[in-house]
Amino acid sequence: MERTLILIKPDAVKRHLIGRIISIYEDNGLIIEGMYKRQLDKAILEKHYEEHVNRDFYPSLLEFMMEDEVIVLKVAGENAVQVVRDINGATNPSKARPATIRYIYGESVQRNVVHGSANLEDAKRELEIWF
Ligand code: IDP
Ligand code: MG
Repeated sequence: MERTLILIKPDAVKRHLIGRIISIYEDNGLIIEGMYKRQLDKAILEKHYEEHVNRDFYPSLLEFMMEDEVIVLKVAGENAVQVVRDINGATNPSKARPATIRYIYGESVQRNVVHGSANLEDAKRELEIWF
């Protein structure tokens, strides 16, 4: 069993999509092991998004992630890291495969509904930050 981190981002929380999104992960066999809702601050986002600190979209990304609360999920399953990335779809919803969460609900490359850890190493690092 592998574990990974999912965030349901403020755009989805604002649009009352939490239940629909969690259903998609459960329908794909993932087990929800931990879950909570919280308002983010700069300190936790700086840790979570440290790889992006020098990107031009970074300040705007932090603003967006503090727009409303987020849902934080620890999920487990076989190949969970890749399974979640596949269910989420491409970062840019206009390039995401049909039936992915970002294809269905994403509004823009920034407002793309969900986060999933990129690889096993990131999953371990991120789960330590959030749980
Ligand atoms: P990922 O979430 O698919 O792993 P990353 O490249 O790690 O994508 O980017 C982190 C987050 O930053 C994205 O999910 C998205 O919300 C935002 N983002 C990424 N690229 C851009 C961009 O070019 N413009 C605006 N926001 C972006
Ligand atoms: Mg990423």
